[in-house]
Amino acid sequence: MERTLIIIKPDAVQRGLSGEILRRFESRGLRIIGMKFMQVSRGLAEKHYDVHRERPFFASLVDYIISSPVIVIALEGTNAIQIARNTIGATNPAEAAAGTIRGDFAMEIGRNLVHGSDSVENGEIEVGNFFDDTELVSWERATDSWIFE
Ligand code: DAT
Ligand code: MG
Repeated sequence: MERTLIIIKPDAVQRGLSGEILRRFESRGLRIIGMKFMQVSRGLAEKHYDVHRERPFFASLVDYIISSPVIVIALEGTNAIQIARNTIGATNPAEAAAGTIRGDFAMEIGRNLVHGSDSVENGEIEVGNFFDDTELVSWERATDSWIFE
């Protein structure tokens, strides 16, 4: 099972899209193992986006993610990384396919609604950055055998 960190970003929370976004991951079959509503600190935001530190958009990216509360979700599933990223759509909403979250609800790259981890390794790291072990729940869903072969 892979793990991915999803962040329902400030614009999505402010626009009342949290439920719609969670519904898409849940309907897809990904299993929730952690979830919380929180204000991201500047320190955690800088750690989360550290790989982009040298990019010209780094400061605005950090300011955006701390501008208002977010919902962070840890999801688990076979191929969770790729499946979540396909559900989210391309980084630039203008290029995101219809049917994806960004393709259906977003317009601009700096307001692209949702984060999803980009590799198995980063999924583990990012879930660890946002959740204590005590906040993650290992459980069996009644539908698991109808979703995972
Ligand atoms: P993703 O969020 O699809 O994983 P990423 O990891 O490449 O994309 O970049 C993280 C965020 O940084 C992205 O959601 C929006 C912002 N970003 C990326 N490339 C950008 C660019 N060229 N101009 C402005 N913002 C950008
Ligand atoms: Mg990324």
